Amino acid sequence: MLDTTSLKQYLMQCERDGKGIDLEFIALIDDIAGACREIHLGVNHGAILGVLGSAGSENVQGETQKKLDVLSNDYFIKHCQWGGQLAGMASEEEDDVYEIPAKYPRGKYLMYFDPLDGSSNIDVNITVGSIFSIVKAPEGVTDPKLPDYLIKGTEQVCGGFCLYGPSTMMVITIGDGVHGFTLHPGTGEFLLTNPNMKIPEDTKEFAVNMSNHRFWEEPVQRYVDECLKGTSGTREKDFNMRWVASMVAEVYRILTRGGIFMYPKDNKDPNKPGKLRLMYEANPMSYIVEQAGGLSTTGRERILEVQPDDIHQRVPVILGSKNEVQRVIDYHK
Ligand code: AHM
Ligand code: MG
Repeated sequence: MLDTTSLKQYLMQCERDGKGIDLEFIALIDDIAGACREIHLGVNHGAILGVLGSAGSENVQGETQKKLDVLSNDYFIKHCQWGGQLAGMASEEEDDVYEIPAKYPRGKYLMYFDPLDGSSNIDVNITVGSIFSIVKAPEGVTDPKLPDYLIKGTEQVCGGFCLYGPSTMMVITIGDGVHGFTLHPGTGEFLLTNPNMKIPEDTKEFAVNMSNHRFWEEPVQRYVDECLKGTSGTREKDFNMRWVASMVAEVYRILTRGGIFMYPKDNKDPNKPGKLRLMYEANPMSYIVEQAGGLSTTGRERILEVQPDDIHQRVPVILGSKNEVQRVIDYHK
């Protein structure tokens, strides 16, 4: 029999059990769930709604925005700005931090989000997702400016993502393990289907964009080359490889059956220390992975301890099954 605990019921129980969240936070997650439901509808209806294709604009990182990138960003803002839980927001699709309009009350939380991650996959009908991270704004700050947002990942109150795949799922942590909720397409409720997700410590599966091999640093090349040699190399076992080019899909797979995911440092563009963004991609995913028993690193530093210097800062990301990530860290030493 399916456990029909809803996302809201799970959070209310956590509040009653003194797990460090309050009603304001629960209302915020409810608003995020509302945004994700609308994005789910957009992603699912696709061409029928005319939402596929390019928006004809670029974001601050010089990437072409898809129509659904822009729409998803609008949904997040529409659902989350009015409730009085947020002091401010930062989005992959907004150049600067987003100020809550003066007509709405302001709250104590800051939210960072990537409204539609992996959006190069939209037009080819492959899984995409939304990623979010919530922290408390610095004490007494109601009108946060850029420096107020530069908070380390260790301070997160919540890390989460919503995956728009064969089924739509919300995965979150509030520091009490990782829990997965499946969207009931009829009632619109997120129902607890995957409680206490745990990443197996060992794996035979790696995920990396192999076309960047020649640009990587030696420790990552060594690790991947050893995986490729399989039973005929020092690892003495064969590995499998996956690359969806959608971080939400890769992290969900790793939460389900283990694996290692890497978007490591490369020398393709010396101005970019990695591809993925710290505040709204790497931090929430790292919090989730650590809470599920895995590790997450730049290769040299725990991602959650990286001191941010910009909301759109990029970092190398290596995360997943503990023993494999530890091996990559050791190769960097
Ligand atoms: P995006 O935020 O512009 O969608 O980029 C992030 C995505 C990740 O989901 C994924 O891991 C990576 O980019 C794939 O990059 P590549 O196309 O270089 O393989
Ligand atoms: Mg992204």
